[in-house]
Amino acid sequence: MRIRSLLSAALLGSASLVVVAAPAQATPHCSTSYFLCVFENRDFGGALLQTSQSNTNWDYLGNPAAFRRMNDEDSAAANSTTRTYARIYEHDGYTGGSYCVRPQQEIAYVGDGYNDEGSSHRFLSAC
Ligand SMILES: [Ca+2]
Ligand SMILES: [Ca+2]
Repeated sequence: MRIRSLLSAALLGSASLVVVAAPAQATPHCSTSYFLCVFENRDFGGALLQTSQSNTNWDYLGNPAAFRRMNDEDSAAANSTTRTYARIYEHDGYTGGSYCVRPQQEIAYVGDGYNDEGSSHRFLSAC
């Protein structure tokens, strides 16, 4: 009994701490200045692509260097928006296999099936 009440007190203490703590940013790896962040390495490492517009061909010569750098290199992604979905596609023109990054979602590793495949992305109202 005594241990149980001590445990309860400890749990209540932790709960109070959570309330007092500053609210965590929902997507700590992607600035709210951009809709979508794509990372070269898993766990949000390496080169970074930050974007708020759809792009039909990351490897297009006219793109900013960050897009061309990320072509077939994406391994992690984060969506800082609250209501816009992002879909990243294996090929240009929004074709091939794809994965969705939901609002406020952070994906530390896109998975073996999609790793280093991304070549275009677009923003959608749903995935
Ligand atoms: Ca990669
Ligand atoms: Ca590709």
